[in-house]
Amino acid sequence: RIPTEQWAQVVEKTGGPVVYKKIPVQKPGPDEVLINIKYSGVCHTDLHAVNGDWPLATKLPLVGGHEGAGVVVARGELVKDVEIGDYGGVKWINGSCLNCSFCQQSDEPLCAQALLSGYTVDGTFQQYCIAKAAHMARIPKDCDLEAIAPVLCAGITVYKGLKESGVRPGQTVAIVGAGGGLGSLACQYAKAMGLDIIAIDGGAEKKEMTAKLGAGHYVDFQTSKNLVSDVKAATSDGLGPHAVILVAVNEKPFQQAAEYVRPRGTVVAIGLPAGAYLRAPVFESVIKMITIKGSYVGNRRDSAEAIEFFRRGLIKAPYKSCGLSELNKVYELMHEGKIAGRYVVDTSK
Ligand code: 8ID
Ligand code: ZN
Repeated sequence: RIPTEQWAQVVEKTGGPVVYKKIPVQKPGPDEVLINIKYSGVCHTDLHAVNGDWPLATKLPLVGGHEGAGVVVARGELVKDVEIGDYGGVKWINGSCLNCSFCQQSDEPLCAQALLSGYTVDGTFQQYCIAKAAHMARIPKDCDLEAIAPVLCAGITVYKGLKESGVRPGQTVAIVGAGGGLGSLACQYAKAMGLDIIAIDGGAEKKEMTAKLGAGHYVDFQTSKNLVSDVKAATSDGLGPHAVILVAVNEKPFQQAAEYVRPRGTVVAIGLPAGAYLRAPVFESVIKMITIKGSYVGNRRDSAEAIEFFRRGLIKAPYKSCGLSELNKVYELMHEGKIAGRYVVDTSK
């Protein structure tokens, strides 16, 4: 029943394009599962991988993708807690050693041996994908596989980032890049957490979308004459948001957030624009007692919690659908910043 060949999108050389072609189906190792990927979200990370613009090399040739939702079709002999037919998700952290000091303390993303789906191991832009069983996301049977796909990276990552910010119900969060993939999910998680949301992005389409997703305020970075004062003015007392979630793919906001975050507030860097630096004025950072930190995907528990928010119906983020064969088109739109929300590819087309 499992075919020997399958359709995949393959990065043959850094810089792209991706090539739609048939490749062999792999067999799972003893601690692995084989998942028939039905849908995969397309994350900006996948485009960074094609372009090779991060200081970390990808495998080549590479099958990208790390927001894959599907059905378990085979398992290795050591896998006891996953059944054939279960719904499974492939996330960015494909596997980790489970034994280093980070893994022992549930910081699996920090494991030096971590396998990265669609980067250091083949990912979800294929019909059959391997995952370490310990890290496979458990997807309940009542979840829609297409709608849940973006939760497997974007959702987990922003859910974790919001927790890392320490923001509490009733407080205000600024989401920078709110109209993109991570940003649209961040609006929904922030709304579910009872936060007041300032969405920051560009253009009318993203303004309208973020308002529907729960943002009470919108600051347009393309037209604002003074972004720092506009963001502060969006808070009731004019002192700025308690937390800033940076999910833009652009250096500028990483050098602005410290100026509008509230005293005692936290700036969380999540987006990974190539070659960029964080910057903050020392004087203001000190006398405002601000915190600036990074946040990187989530551990297995964060993943299960982010999925549970979705299962409970709290997360309804918009996505556009197309076939896996059309991935190059999605990358072009993403490069131009023209995607409001997420694209999800159907691996059968
Ligand atoms: O674990 C992590 N830290 C993690 C996990 C997943 C993804 C990090 N990422 C990284 C990706 O690699 C990428 O660098 O987060 C970044 C955002 O990924 P995405 O949400 O998949 O990208 P997108 O859909 O293209 O959205 C980016 C948004 O930023 C806006 C764009 O308009 C778009 O809506 N934006 C830009 I570009 N410049 C902006 C600016 N100056 C801006 N919004 C506000 N101000
Ligand atoms: Zn991602």
